[in-house]
Order: sequence, then structure tokens, then C-alpha cells
Amino acid sequence: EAPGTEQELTDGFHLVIDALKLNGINTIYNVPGIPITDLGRMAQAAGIRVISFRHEQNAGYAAGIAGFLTKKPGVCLTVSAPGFLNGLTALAHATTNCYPMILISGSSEREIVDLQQGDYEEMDQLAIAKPLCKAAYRVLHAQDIGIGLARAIRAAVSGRPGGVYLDLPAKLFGQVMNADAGQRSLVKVIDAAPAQIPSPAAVKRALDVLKSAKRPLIILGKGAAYAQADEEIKNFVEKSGVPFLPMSMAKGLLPDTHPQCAGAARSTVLKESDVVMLIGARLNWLLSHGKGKTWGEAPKKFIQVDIEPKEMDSNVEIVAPVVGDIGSCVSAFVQAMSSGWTAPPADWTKAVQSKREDNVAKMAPKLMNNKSPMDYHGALGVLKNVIKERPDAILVNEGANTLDLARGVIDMYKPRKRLDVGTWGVMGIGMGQAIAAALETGNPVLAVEGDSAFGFSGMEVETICRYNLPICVVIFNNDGIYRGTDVNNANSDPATTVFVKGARYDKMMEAFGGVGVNATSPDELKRAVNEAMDSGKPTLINAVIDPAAGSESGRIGNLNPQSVLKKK
Ligand code: OXT
Ligand code: ADP
Ligand code: MG
Repeated sequence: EAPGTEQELTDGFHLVIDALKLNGINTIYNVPGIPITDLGRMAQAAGIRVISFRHEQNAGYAAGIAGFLTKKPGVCLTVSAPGFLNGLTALAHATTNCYPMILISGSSEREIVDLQQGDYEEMDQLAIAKPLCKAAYRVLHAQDIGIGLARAIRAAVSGRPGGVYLDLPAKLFGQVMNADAGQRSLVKVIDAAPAQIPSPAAVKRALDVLKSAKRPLIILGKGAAYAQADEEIKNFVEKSGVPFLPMSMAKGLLPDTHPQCAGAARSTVLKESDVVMLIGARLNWLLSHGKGKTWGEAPKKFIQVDIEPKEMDSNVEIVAPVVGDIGSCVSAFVQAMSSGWTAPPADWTKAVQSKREDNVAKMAPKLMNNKSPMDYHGALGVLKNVIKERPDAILVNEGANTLDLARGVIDMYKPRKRLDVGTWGVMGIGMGQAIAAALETGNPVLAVEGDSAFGFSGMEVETICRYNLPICVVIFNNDGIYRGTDVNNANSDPATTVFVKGARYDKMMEAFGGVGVNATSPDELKRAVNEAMDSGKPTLINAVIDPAAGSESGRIGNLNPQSVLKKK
């Protein structure tokens, strides 16, 4: 360089931002603080949407579900040690649920951390993150930021998606380097999630098994929803004529009102089917591991379509594994079927249909009751119609009874419109997922929350008001966890599962300028929800539910261990 010419410089802050933008990442879910406060400010100034939450766990759940909705990694940005740990639950959740997400945390100085000399927020974050995510990387030099982010993106979205941790020590942000060299060091990830084409032999094997069935069933899981192969999946299911059962977040991939939908005949189809094709669904606890009472006496053959080869035979034998991405696999099925396909026996499809019609008819009168205080069905009957009239709205749902009953009652009509607690059955996803759903899709959001569930992320109603998001939160307030009626006879403390009676969650929303409504009857609830969904104003409706209406653990009481000892 000639003496006197000024070298243009860049630094770690700018390189991180440039690398994110180069890769089309335009939203960051964060909580500011040392050492990433300025990174957030500068990212915002550079045109990235930086959404500031009140707690990192909620920012993390937002990032995870953004990944599920968009097939791009959702990015959560946190401070060191405590902020990192708050975000880590969400990163582990994303990994468990196969959502692509990157947790970027600032960290303390390596030299001090490694000698355990007590730095500000000292913690060996990389080591702690590693077992809880799909991949974990640390960048020590500004010139490696481009590569570091590229690796993080590719790890998050390729193969089975999951959570990635990216550790950025405080010192990195201030490191300077030549601007041109910096620009050249960035990497635009090409084909981050390459198609994985199934082998023709696997496709043929799977279709041969499906064809041989007398009572076939297709189970669609949230991997199928994630794949964004909506048309191909619909074609395949309809061409096959096979009844399908959606897992909760796969509801709406085909409408719940579709003539082949077996959602309302769940126990019948699991017990009586002879061949089951899993598409993007694991045989974990939610499917009773593919064996036992739920699955009946008759022998079953399983076909599984999944991008992760290690998933095959995880719980039971898979007679026809099809490894590949769901779009490619399902297209291959449709193509192979074009040379001839016979619909499954009519006695089976008719039996499924009639079981389903019976169950729907049995439920119908419960949804019309106008009791006050409301029971779950009376309140859900209203919400079912709200979604029917607005099939593009996104439903976020958590709780125990509030979750399990809403899943059955509220029909979904379009893919990726139902976002819930996922594989862990975790409480706390509510407000984070609602915020990300509103931001990523622009659609109105209805969050149906148990009063306990809401408490895990309730402070984010301020965030909802601050960003003026079209979110209507309905709290099913039954005064507690499962029920509000437990009594403690041992001392004057309240029972462990109950909350303040008659609490008014609607006032929380009013505190931040949103609309709060207390609804004590289905009619009041209907009026308030319709108004909220139409106005798009941040709204919280405290729906007063009979404290005695719920059951212990909702529909999974069988998982709750019981003491065999007699009470003294
Ligand atoms: O075929 P059958 O006859 O069996 O009938 C089925 C369907 O065919 C039928 N059906 C229909 N009938 C008519 N019409 C229609 N449209 C229709 N659709 C279906 O209905 C039945 C049931 O169908 P379903 O739901 O499909 O089938 P089933 O058998 O339930 O499916 C099994 C499962 C396992 C797949 C399903 O149950 C499922 O997905 N379950 C998920 C359960 C779950 O994840 N629960 C959340 C966790 S519970 C507990 O852990 C809680 N905690 C602890 C805690 C947690 N979780 N996290 C953290 C961080 N800390 C602590 C807490 C604190 S819950 C909780 C709070 C609870 O209190 P709240 O106040 O929030 O909530 P409330 O309970 O409301 O008070
Ligand atoms: P559910 O809870 O709805 O049953 P799971 O989370 O158990 O669904 O299963 C999702 C499965 O989908 C995972 O095994 C994952 O590997 C798989 N998967 C995710 N994305 C794809 C994809 N694009 N193609 C194929 N399989 C996928
Ligand atoms: Mg409750």
C-alpha cells in the first residue's frame, strides 16, 4: 500500500451483520446486553429486523418456530452465561423438534474462561451447548466469521434440521481487518439443504408393501409440514386413497375435513390398520413407540419416509425404509403410481369414515353448550368457528386440557397453521411462537393458552404491544394446572397446582396499551375474539373456565406415575 492512502476497515460487528444479510437472514430474535448490545443496534441500522424480547427463552422459541415456518434457520442472539443458558432450552427444543435454528451468544474472554479466573459472566458455553444441539462452533478471528456462519447455516438446515450454537467471544466484535478482505471472507451458502433423492428400490419396496395392505394408514408428522411439499403430499395421499392421520402440527397439511382424514378415528386406525406409512413422523411416545395396547393385536408393517437414516428401526422394525427428503420421496411415489394403483378395500375406508362421523357427531352438541362459567368444549366451539372462518390465521396452542381438547376440536385447513408444544410437550412456547408467527407470515395469530402455560412466557405481552402485532391471546383460566379445585389440608399454603382464584390476565394486556377482555360466556368470547381477529389489535381475553372442568394431565394421565402406597 502506498504510504498515506487510508485503508478501509471493517470489524467483527460488521462482518457478522454482512454475513447474515448475504445469506438472506433478515430477522434476529434477541435480548440485548454485554457484549451484543451494539451488534443488535447495528444490525437494526443495517436493515435487519431485530426483535427484542423480555427473556431469551421466548426469543429462542420464536427463532425455532421461525425456522419451522420458513425452512431458514431462525436466529436468536443472547448475552453470555445466563442469557446463553436462557436461550439454550429453546436451542435444545429446536433440535429435539427438528427445527433449524442458530443460537448466537456473546461469550467472555477465552484466556480467562479457560483458566477459570472469574471473568464477567464466565462460562465455557461451547462445551455446555455441544451435547444439546446438532453442531456447535466458535469463531476467534474476524476473518473466520464468514466460514463460521456458513457452517452454522448448513448444519442447521441440511439433512435432519436442528439447532446450532455459534459462540462469538466479546473480543471478536472489535477486531478490525481490511474491508475488501473482509468482504471476500464472507460465504454465501449454496444449496444449504440439498435434495436427497430416495433410491428407486426403496420407493418400489414401499409401494409394494402399501399396495399389499388390506387396512393401510398414512401418518403425517410435522416433518411433512416442514418440508413444504404440500401439493406433492396432497397428490400422493389422494391418489393412494389411503386414510391419513395427522400428528398435531401436521394438521391442515390436508384439511381436517378431508374425506380421507382419520383424525377423529385415531384409536381405531392405530389399532386396526395392517400397514402404516409414516411420513415425517417419529415412532416416539406420541405414537406409543409403535407397539403395545394402542396398536392392537394384529401384526403391523411399518413403512417410514424420513431424511434421517438413523431414525429407521428406532422403536420397531421398519419393513420399508425410504430415506430422502419428503418432497422427493412423495413425488417418486406419485410417479411410480401412475403406472397403475388400486385404492384400498372399501370396507376399510368406509369403516374409518363411519367411525370418524360417529365421533364428530358425538362431539357436536358439546361444542354448542352455552354454559357460564364455560367448560372447555363450550369455549372451543367458538374458537373452532373463528379458525373455520379464517383458515389463514395461525393457531398457537399450549396447556394440558387446553392443548389436548383444542387439538381435537379446532379443525385446521392449511399447512403449518397449527404451532404447539411439540415433541417435549413443553410449556412456555406460547408468546415466542405467536410473535414469530405474526412476524414471519404477516397473518393474524390466535394463541389458545392454559393459564399455567401462559405464565411461562406472559411478560412477552409487552413485546406484542411494543411491536403492535396482530395477536389475540385467549387464556383458558381455570385457576390452575389441570384444575383449580385442589385443596391442601396439611397447612395454610395453597395446593401445589392452583393459582390465585379469579385472576384477571386481561389487565396485564391493558397495562401495555393492548385490549383486555374478561369473557365469562361463549357469546362474550365469540364477540371478543372476532373483534380482535378483525381489528388486528393486540388483545388478551381472559376466558373464565369452570375450575372443575379439566382432568389431570389432560389426555396423557397414563404417563403420570402413581404411588402404590395407601394414604396414611
Ligand atoms: O379415537 P379416540 O376414541 O381415541 O378419540 C380420539 C380422537 O379420535 C378424537 N377426535 C375427535 N373427535 C371428534 N371430532 C374431532 N374433530 C376429533 N378429533 C379427534 O378425540 C380423541 C383424542 O384425539 P387425539 O387428541 O388426536 O388423540 P390422543 O389419544 O390424545 O393422542 C395421543 C397423543 C399423545 C398424540 C396426544 O395426546 C398428544 O399429542 N398429546 C400431547 C400432550 C402434551 O404434550 N401435553 C403437554 C404436557 S402436559 C404436562 O407436562 C404439563 N405441565 C408440566 C410442565 C411442562 N409441560 N413443561 C414445562 C416447561 N414445565 C412443566 C404443566 C405445568 S401441562 C402444564 C400446565 C397445564 O395447565 P394449564 O393451565 O396450562 O392447562 P389446563 O390443563 O387447561 O389447566
Ligand atoms: P411429529 O411430532 O409430528 O410426529 P416428529 O418431530 O416426531 O413429528 O418427526 C419429524 C421427522 O421428520 C423427523 O424424523 C425428521 O428427521 C423428519 N424430517 C424433517 N424434515 C424432513 C424433510 N424435509 N424430509 C424428510 N424428513 C424430514
Ligand atoms: Mg389451567
